[in-house]
Amino acid sequence: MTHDQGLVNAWIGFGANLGDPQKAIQSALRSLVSTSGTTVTAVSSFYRTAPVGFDDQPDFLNGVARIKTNLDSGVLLGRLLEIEAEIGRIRTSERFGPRVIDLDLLLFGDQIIDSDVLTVPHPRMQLRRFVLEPLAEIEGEMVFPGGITLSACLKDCENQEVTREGAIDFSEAN
Ligand code: PH2
Ligand code: MG
Ligand code: MG
Repeated sequence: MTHDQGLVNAWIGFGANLGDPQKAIQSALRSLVSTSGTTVTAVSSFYRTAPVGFDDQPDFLNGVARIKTNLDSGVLLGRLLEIEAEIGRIRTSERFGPRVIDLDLLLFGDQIIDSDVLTVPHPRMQLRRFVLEPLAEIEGEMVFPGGITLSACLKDCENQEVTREGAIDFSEAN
């Protein structure tokens, strides 16, 4: 288990392709930093990525952060939805369409969660280079709950377009 004194490592995926994606992701990271019981322990670069699932929309900016938190997974999910709303996301029924910000709970320690509101590991992360590439940048190799490795997943989605854009600066002054 990854628990020590009730603290769990969790990984959050960031994505945006409407408005000012860079600003939205920086703002989301600052909100995570200011979340009680939570510290941000690693942040990937920004990646410019071709849309997956629904082609006719702008390219995305994506990234991944590792946090250490004492929040329960449900409370953390609630906080992510709250940050999305603060940044101006209005949820529509369109599942893979454009958005000002998307925060996905990718992994929560080594837990497997399958509730009405939350599925962890994120059900599509192992198929998406826009998640795996930034994750590999901060973690190197990783074994996901269930036993499949990050590198094996990456190999299967090498054809998806992903370009590293540079560091995410989420300092207060930015
Ligand atoms: N998010 C989606 C659907 N498709 N494509 C890219 N490149 N990046 C995303 O973050 C993304 C997507 C639904 O959450
Ligand atoms: Mg998503
Ligand atoms: Mg989402």
